[in-house]
Amino acid sequence: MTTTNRYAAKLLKFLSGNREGLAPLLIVMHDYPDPDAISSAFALKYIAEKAFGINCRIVYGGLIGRVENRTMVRILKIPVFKLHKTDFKKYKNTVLIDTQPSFENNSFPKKRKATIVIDQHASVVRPLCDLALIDTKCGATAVILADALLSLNIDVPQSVATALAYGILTDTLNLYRAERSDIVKIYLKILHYADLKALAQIQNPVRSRKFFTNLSKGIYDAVVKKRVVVSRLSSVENPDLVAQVAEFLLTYKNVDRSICLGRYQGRLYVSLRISNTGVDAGDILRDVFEDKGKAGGHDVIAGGSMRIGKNVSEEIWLNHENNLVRRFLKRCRVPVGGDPHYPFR
Ligand SMILES: [Mn+2]
Repeated sequence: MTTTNRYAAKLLKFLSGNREGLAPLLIVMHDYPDPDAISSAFALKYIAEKAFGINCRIVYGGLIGRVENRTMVRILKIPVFKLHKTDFKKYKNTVLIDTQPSFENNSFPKKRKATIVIDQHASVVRPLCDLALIDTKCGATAVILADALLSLNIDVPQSVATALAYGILTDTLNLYRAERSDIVKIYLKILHYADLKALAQIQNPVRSRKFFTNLSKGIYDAVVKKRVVVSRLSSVENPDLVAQVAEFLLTYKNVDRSICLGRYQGRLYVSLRISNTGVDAGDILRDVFEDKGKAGGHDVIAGGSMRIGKNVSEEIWLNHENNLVRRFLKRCRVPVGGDPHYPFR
């Protein structure tokens, strides 16, 4: 039995042993859920309902930002809902998926005990729950759910399989981060049931004009110092764009660190992406934030946000942005002063 099978088997055993007590089940994703979280939640809902008769509702606290993710939810008809403030009162049983109770990226009440936690990220503190399934080597949480689904003797719906395939692809960077052979095996098995046309549509979505004006501003104003690129987007229509631009600019041949800043609903969002340079992006961003907001991440990816205020002047925004960029450059040992170099003007 492979490692993933053990996590999948534990999940199925728990669901089957608690069918009456678990219904209805609230599945909680991140506030800005990514394809791994969305597909894992979708598969868990299907498994719980179809195999064990446990009704589920999938919720998230923030917003589904990336157009790929919105396209995925729309064309695969994934029933996800914005968290309602009474949900945590209404639902006794909760699953946190691709996140954990102590993490800052979800709206789960901090002192509450969850029923199940299924995740791939290393725990900071031991999750408070009845069943913790944390596999830090599985590449994507969707791998655990795909494994559970494939090991049951039930239909594998095309929509669920397509979602899981996309979730695995995005979180493993097209399987580049699939460290175990069983991850690729599970991916290929689930891909067999997927709708490849729908998958291509999700990967190449139709984008709004606002996306391109935001993107062009990010590129035009990007500054390069040594091997660091800094870009600022001002106001964005969703915070995921900040991560997307940071990722995109990291592909510029002269850099190995990319940081992007954007403003959304009174908060300053920051994303950091680095090529493998032996430093930890999460450590860097946490240092840069000091205690001014919340930031987290791991080896090559980090993100965070801090509250600035809803009706503050441009000057205050700029002050916060400048301070943050200065702390970041210092932390990377890049000289702060001097004339800025705009490579894309
Ligand atoms: Mn994940």
